[in-house]
Formats: sequence, C-alpha cells, structure tokens
Amino acid sequence: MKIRARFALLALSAALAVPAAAQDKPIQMRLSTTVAENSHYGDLVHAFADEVKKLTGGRYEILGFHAGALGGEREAIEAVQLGTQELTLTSTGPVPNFVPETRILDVPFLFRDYAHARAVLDGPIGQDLLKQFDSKGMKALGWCDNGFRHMTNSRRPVNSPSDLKGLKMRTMENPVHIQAYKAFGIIPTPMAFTEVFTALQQGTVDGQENPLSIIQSAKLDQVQRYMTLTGHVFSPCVLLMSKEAYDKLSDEDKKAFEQAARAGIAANRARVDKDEQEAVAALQKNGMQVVTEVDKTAYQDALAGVYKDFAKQFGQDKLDQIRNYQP
Ligand code: EAX
Repeated sequence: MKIRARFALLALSAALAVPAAAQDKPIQMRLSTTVAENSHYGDLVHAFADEVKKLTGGRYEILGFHAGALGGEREAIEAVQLGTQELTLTSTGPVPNFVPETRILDVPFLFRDYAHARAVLDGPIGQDLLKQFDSKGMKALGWCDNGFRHMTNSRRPVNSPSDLKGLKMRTMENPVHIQAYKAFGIIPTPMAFTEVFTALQQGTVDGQENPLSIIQSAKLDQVQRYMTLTGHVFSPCVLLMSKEAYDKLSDEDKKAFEQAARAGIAANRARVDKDEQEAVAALQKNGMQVVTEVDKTAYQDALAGVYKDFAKQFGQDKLDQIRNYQP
C-alpha cells in the first residue's frame, strides 16, 4: 500500500509537471528559403522570427533554414501544402503550379519600378491574390520583394536582345517566364535554384537571370562574367504558412503572425533597397562586366508576339489594371 501510495504521488507530480514544462517550451515552426542567410530573404526570416517571439511572449519559435537546407522552392511549397512543414519564403517561380491565378504577376515589364510593384502587391489586387492560397492548403501572409531580374551569362556581353539568341539559360520553373524568354531567343532550361550555382560552374547552362540581391548573395559573380541590367521582370516573393498550422493559432496569435509578417516584409524591402544601391559596384569589383545602359524598349519589342498571347491568357483589362494602378 505504502509503495503504491508513493507511486501514485510520483505519478501525480509527473502529471502536474508536464503542462508546466509544455508551457515553458516554445512551439517550434520551420521556415525555409533557398537563399543565403545574409540576404533580403534572411533579413525577412530574422525580423519575422523576432516579432513572432516578441508578440507571442515567446510561445512560438521560428527556426530559419536557409540556402536550400530543406530543399528547393517547389518541394517546400508542397511540404507547406501538406502541412509537413509550417512555413516557407519563396519566389513566385514554382507558385503558378499551385495557385495559377498568381501567374499574371510574372509577366515581363508589367511593373515600372519598386514603388509600383509594392503598391500593387499591398493593394487590393495583391491582397486578393493572397486569398487564392486559402483553398490550396496555404495561408499567404504577404508579398515581399525578390526584385527586378537581370540577365547574366558566361559567354558574352549582352548589348541588345539579339545577343541573347542561342544562350542556354537556366530559368525558374515558371510557365510565364519560360514562354517569354523563348521569345528572346534563349534556350530555357528550367531548374530549381538550389542547382543553379553548380550548373553554371559546370557549364551545363551559359547563364541565368535573377535580381541583384540574389546574384550577390549567391555569389554568382564567381561563375558568371557578364551581366546586363535588363530588369525584364519583377519577381515577387511570398511568405507561406501551412493552413493547418495557421488554423491552429488563436485569433490573437493569428494577428501576431500577420503583424510579424509585415515587419519581415519591411526588413526585406529595406535590404532590397540597399542592395540596389550597392550591388552593381560590388559585383563589378569582383570582376563582372556590367552593361548598365539598356534600351528596354528593344527587349519589350522582342516580346510583342508573346504579349498578344498574354493578353488572351490574362485579359488585357487585367494587365492594364496592374500597369495603370494608382494607390
Ligand atoms: O527565390 O529561383 C530563383 O531564381 C529565385 O529567384 C530564387 O531562388 C529566390
């Protein structure tokens, strides 16, 4: 009897200890990117994690996995959709394969500058697109900047669109980009970003296109000699959370995560602004030859045929709504 009583007491104290310990231990959530930690993606992850911690009194802990440690963007979106991973920060590259409505954002020369892109994404058009993720098992917490993409290659300086002809270029796994870039005369080779450095190094492809923030943080200047500031397309990023994980949050915590996302996005955009100021000089210093004077109308003209098709696909009115958007 005595032993039993002591056992019961032990069991009782153990049972009491469990909830207390569980309360102290934060709930951990994984947030992956394919981009180096020291980047506009890493800055978002850090600011988001800090705010989540602060706003939830440390009840949630965001663990950042950078540089493709958990795999490529397509795999990460799949994992978030399935609920086996809580969060990912991704470019729109593979997103249209999950949420086709977002394809319109990947149309080349749709956005004039950062102010225009940010206004559209933060305004009703962008917010409406975020809602389209709900029915696909994801909660999209906000649009951020990857940046305006530029062409790089290891073969020759690109002074006009005709210099792109025949270049084998890695593209994102994005149907809109692939269709448009074919019209430039390049040979598109879609692949995950996690494979790009090696593919460039080994000469599997001649070139690629990405924003300055990516070219610099991924050290692509080590494997690419030529860059042309084509700015041919704006590349958004999006912070995605598993709908399952999001729905488990209390209303108050949902608000905390959304506020933390806004802080993350502000950090992301501030870093992009800084990179836009500094990256070209840094890349030149590392030996890249950069064509800075670019006749953008020549590149737009090369896409005239594709634009006709985009107008059919997306509706000219929808494209104009974005082009002419005034906040
Ligand atoms: O999300 O795949 C790409 O080129 C993206 O720009 C990059 O991974 C950042």
